[in-house]
Amino acid sequence: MLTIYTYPKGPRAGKAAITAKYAGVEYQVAPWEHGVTNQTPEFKAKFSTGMVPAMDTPDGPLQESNALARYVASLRPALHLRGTTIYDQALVEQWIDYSTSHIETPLNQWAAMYAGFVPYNKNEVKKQKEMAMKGLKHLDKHLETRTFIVSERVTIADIIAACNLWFGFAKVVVPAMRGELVNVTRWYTTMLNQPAFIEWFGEPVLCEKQPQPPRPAKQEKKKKEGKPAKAAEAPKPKPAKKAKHPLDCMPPSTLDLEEWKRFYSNTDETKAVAMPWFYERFETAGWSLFRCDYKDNEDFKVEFMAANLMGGMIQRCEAVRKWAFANLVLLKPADCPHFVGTGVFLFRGTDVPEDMKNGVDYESWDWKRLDVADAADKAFLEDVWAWEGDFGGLMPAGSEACEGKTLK
Ligand SMILES: N[C@@H](CCC(=O)N[C@@H](CS)C(=O)NCC(=O)O)C(=O)O
Repeated sequence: MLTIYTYPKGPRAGKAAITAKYAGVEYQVAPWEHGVTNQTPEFKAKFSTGMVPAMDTPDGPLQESNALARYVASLRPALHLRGTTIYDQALVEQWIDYSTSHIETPLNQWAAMYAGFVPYNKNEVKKQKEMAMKGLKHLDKHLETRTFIVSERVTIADIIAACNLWFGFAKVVVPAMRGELVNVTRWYTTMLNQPAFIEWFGEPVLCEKQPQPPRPAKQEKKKKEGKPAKAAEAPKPKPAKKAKHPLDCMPPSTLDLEEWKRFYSNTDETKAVAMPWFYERFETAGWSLFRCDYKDNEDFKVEFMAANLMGGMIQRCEAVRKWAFANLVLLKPADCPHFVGTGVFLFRGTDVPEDMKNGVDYESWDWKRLDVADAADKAFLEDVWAWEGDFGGLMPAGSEACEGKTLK
């Protein structure tokens, strides 16, 4: 049995633990008190750097997170988690090195300054951020035409790189930056939603708003003897409280969006089970439904490019995610030379939110209000959210969408 030494959910330890899940290798996590356990003479005798993660293996002690993941993957060679061909194996190593040196290192430095792990320094933030974004953009370009980093299946290049991104994407990579990293974000959220990742990290966490530098600890001012006391300064006016978003001021509704998102995600039977649940709670004073149709479908000639564009739109919906749920589907009608993109959004409020209207994608789609009391509208809504049906006559009955993207 492998024993991993780490603090809970350590992203670096995740490299070995998640690889173990993929490989079907058993492991346990040792009880841990960071800064104490790793300073004991017994620990240091085995693991000379005194750092975590570290791992006990039947072959001996092992350190360095990437080495731990490589070791675990090698225990099940038939699964090819380190790559199939010699060339693929080299590419796996190439991306492990790249994502560790050019992404993890600057990204963690940058995030650590906001987490208060290292002293905050404005110039240093700028420098590390620039380096991290450069590395991330390079990976983004690579992922433009790929689902996973090296081959059509997950390798430890994906597992390690995703763990390398974890701290930064939770702490400092805000939605606007993710908008510049559409392919990385798509791949990263795919990885984070895999059961092995959820088991280690829990539900995916993405940084939603600009973090603030930690406040410097208040220093006791030394009183100088003999100096007259300074006249009391007038109290500074308190900064105005940030106004609440209008959609957060709406009266409570029978439909709870987060509950719906969970129910939808955990229910395989969308039409038979999820939709009746939804209709029971949906009410038009608090919510609205809009169909959207892509305006330039003639550009949708290549499936993955169309799917990327739709995935990008979902990513860029970060600003409204708190008040919206949606599915976009890509269809391929038989007599049509291109794909067709359509979708249905649920919005808090009675209209498309301003944040959505101000977004870059809004103008690329035609928007039409849907009425659940209308049988055709209702059927369209159900087909789009189930990714299956005749989609308002665009497809023969019972057709499946080529691709579906969910905003949740
Ligand atoms: N390159 C090492 C870095 C390990 C590392 O920096 N570990 C940190 C925690 S994530 C640590 O144990 N630092 C020592 C300490 O904080 O006592 C790896 O990938 O495993």
